[in-house]
Amino acid sequence: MPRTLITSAIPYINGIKHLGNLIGSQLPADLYARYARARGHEVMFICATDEHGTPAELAAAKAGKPVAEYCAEMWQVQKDLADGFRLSFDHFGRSSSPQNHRLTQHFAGRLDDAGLIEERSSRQVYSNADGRFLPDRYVEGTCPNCGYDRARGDQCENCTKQLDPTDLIEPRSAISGSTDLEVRETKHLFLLQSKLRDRLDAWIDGQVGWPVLTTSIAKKWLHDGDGLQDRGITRDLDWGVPVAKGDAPWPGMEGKVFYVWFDAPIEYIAATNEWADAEGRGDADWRRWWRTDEGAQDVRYVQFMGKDNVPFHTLSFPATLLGSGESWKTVDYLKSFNYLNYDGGQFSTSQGRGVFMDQALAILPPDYWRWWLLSHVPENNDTEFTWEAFQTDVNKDLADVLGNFVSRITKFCRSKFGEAIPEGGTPGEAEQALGTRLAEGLARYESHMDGIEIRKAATELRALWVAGNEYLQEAAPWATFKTDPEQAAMQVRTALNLIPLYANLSAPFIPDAAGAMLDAMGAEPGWPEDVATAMGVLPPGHGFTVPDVLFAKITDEQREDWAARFAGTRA
Ligand code: B3M
Ligand code: ZN
Repeated sequence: MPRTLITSAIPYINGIKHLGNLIGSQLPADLYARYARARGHEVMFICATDEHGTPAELAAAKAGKPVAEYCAEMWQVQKDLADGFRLSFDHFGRSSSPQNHRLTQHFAGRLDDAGLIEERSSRQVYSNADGRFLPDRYVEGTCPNCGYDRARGDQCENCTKQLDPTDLIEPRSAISGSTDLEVRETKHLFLLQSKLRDRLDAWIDGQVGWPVLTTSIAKKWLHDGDGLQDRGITRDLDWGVPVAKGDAPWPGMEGKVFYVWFDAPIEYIAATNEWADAEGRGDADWRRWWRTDEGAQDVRYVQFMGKDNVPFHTLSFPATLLGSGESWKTVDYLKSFNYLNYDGGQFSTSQGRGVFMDQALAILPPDYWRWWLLSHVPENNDTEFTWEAFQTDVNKDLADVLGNFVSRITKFCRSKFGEAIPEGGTPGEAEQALGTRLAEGLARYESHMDGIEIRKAATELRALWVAGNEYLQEAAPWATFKTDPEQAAMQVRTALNLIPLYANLSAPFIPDAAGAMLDAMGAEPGWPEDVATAMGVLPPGHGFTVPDVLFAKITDEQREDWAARFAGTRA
C-alpha cells in the first residue's frame, strides 16, 4: 500500500481565516488527501494552529485574555470551521503542544551539537514599565519621515518607510503606552544557515518535477537573495517554546523563547506525535511517517502552502531537518499557490475584507464553496473571487449539470418504472460511445489528480458530468418510452449507474453531495476499477430513492444581498 504524508501550512491562531487562506493550503490539501485515500493510499493528513509569536500575543491582549486561554478558544473555533468545510485532517494539532515544545528543543540541541548555532549580541528596546524587551512592532511612535504618530518600530503604515525602533520620535510601548524605554544589549541564538547552503542547494537540485513556482522561489532566495543569511531563532517573548537544549537548560537564554517560524514547521512532526498520543499509540506509530530509518523511507511527503511560505519550507525547515544530522523525512513534492483576490481588491484579515470561513458557512453549505474555490484555485496566477462568477459557475456546474442530471433521471425512473433499477433492453452504440468517452475522461482526471493539477482535474470532472447529460439528452428515454419501453429501461439503467460513478469521482471535491448521491442509490463508496464495471454496478431490481435537491440555485437576490453584506469590512 503506498503511503502518503500530507501537510497543510498551519494557520495563525489570531482570528478566523478568510477564503483566500482556505484555498491557499488547507482545502487543496484536503482534496488531495481524500483522493489519495480513495486510491488506496495509507494517508496521514496533518494540520494545526500556529500559536506563537507576536500576532498571537497581540490578539490575546486585544481580546483581553491570557494568551494560553485565547489560543485554546481560537483552536476550537478553527477546528469547528475546519469540520464545517469537511477538512479531513487525521489530526489538527496545536504548535503550543508539549510534543512541539519537546521536539523544538530537541532540534535546537541537535543543531547546536552540529556546530550550527551561535550566540550573538544585539541591541534591542527594553521597556522598564513592562519589564520586558519589545519586539520591533511593539514599539510605536512618530514616523521621522511623514510625522504619522502611530508608526510601528518595523515600518510606518502611513508612508510605508521601513524603520528601526530607534528611528521613532517619542517612542512608546505598544503594550502599556509607557515611554520609559531604553536600549539594552541582549543575546540571541543564530542558526548558521550559511553553512548549510551547499547541502540545501544539492537537496533542491535533487527534487525532480517540482512546480516552477516552488523551485523558482527557493532558488531565488538561495542564490540572489539574503534568504540564507544566518537567522536569529530566539525572541524575547513570554509566549512560545522556552529556549532549551534538548532536556537541558541553555545558560544565558533564560526567559527567551524560540522564534515562531522555527517551531511552526516542526509542529507538522509534533502534530503527528499528538495524533499517536491521542489515539493511545506508541512513538513508533508516528515515527514511521517521519524517520527514514524507522519506516518513512517509503513515504511520499507532499506539502501545501501559499507562495509566501515557500522560503520557510524550502530553506529554513530543511535546514533544521538536514542540520540535525538525523534521518528526518524531507518534503518530496511541494505544491504552492498564488493569491485569491476578492472583488477588485485583496482579502485582508487586518482590514476584515472579504468572506471569512464562518460567514461562508452561514450562507451556503460547504460543497458550494469547495467546488468554486477548488475549480478556481490560484495555481498559475492570482485569481479573483467575484459574486457574479460564483453565482454563474455554481449554478451552471453544480445545479444545471450535476444536480439536474441526478434529479431528472431518478424522477423519470420513479414515474415510469418505480424506485428500482429497471431491467430489459440491450446497450448499443450510444452506450458504447458513452463508455469510451467516460473511460478516456477518467484517465485524464486521474492523471491530473495524481499530478495535483487541480484546475485541470476540475475541468475533467465537469466534462464527465457533461457527458452524462449529453447522453441523456440524446437518448431521451422520455421519448423512447412511448415506442420502446425496453430500450428506455436500458437507457434509464445506464444513466442511473452514472450516479454512483459520479459520486465516487466527485467525492474529493464535494463530499457531502457525493455522500447523498451514494445514499440515494444505495451504493458503496469506492474508486471505480474501470468504467465498464462501474456502469453495471447497480443491477436491475436494485432499489433507490430520489434524493433531495442536491444544489439549489443561487438567486440574483441572494447574490446582491451577499455582495452588499460583504462589501465592507468585518467588525
Ligand atoms: N502560519 C503563515 C500562514 O498561515 C504560517 C504558516 C506556517 S506553516 C509551518 O500563512
Ligand atoms: Zn511615515
